[in-house]
Amino acid sequence: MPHFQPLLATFLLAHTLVIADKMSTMKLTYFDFGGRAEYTRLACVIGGIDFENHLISFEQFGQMKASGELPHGQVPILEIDGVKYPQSNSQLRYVGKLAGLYPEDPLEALRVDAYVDFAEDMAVPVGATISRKRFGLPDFADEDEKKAAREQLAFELLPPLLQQLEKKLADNGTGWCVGDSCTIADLRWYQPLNTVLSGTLDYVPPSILDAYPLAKGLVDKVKSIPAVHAWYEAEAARKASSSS
Ligand SMILES: N[C@@H](CCC(=O)N[C@@H](CS)C(=O)NCC(=O)O)C(=O)O
Repeated sequence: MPHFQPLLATFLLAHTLVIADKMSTMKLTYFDFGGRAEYTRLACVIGGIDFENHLISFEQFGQMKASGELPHGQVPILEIDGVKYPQSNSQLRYVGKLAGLYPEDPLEALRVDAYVDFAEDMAVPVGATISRKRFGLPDFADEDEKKAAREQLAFELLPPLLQQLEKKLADNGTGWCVGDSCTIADLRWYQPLNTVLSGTLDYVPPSILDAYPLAKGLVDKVKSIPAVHAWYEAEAARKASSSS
C-alpha cells in the first residue's frame, strides 16, 4: 500500500515532534560533593534520566544568593526547562516519579515518604554541628567544643535514630526500606549513612554504624546498583582529571 507511506511518514514526523517538544531539560545545581543533591543525582542516574550536574563553588553560591536568583536562598536547585525548583526532598520525589522509584500506590507512597521525612530527623542534629548560625547557635569557640558536639552527635543523638532505622529495615526484611526494590526512601537514607561511613564528619567515627548492619548494608546495596557504580567510577575519573 505505497500510497499510505507519505501519510505514515507525516504521522511519524508529527509524533516525533510532539515527543521532542515534551522532552525537558534538567539541571541540578549544587556544590561538588554529595550533600542534599546526592539522592536526586542518584535517582536520575538509576532512572537513566539525562541531567546537567551543575557544580558550583562556595564563591559562586554567595554570588547567586546575593543576586536573589535562588528560591529560599539555598541549593540544591533543580531547573526544569529553565524554571528553578527548590527543596531537595521535593526534587527527589519528582525525579523518583519519573524514574519509577516512587510507588504509585498511595499507601506505599506514604511508607516511602515517612522514610524521607525520617531522614530529616537525622539531618537536624547533624546540621546543627555544621551550619551553626542557621540553628541560632554560636560558632564553636574552638576545636574542643566542636569535638564535644560531634561526639555527642555520634554517641547520644544518632544511635536512637539508627536503632529505629535498623528496626524498620528488619521489619521490611528485604534490605530495602520499602518493598523489595530500591525506592527514593533508600536513596534519601543512603546520603547521611554514606556521609558517616566516608568519615567526612570529623569526630563521628564510621564504626558507629557497625552496630546497625542493615543500615550499613543499605549503602552497599545502593552502591552496587550497576548505574550507580558506573556513575561513581565516572565521578572518580572526573575528580582525578580535574586535580591533575
Ligand atoms: N530544606 C532544604 C535545605 C537546603 C539547604 O540547607 N541547603 C544548604 C546547602 S546543603 C544551603 O543552601 N545553605 C546555605 C544557606 O542556607 O545560606 C532542602 O532540602 O533543599
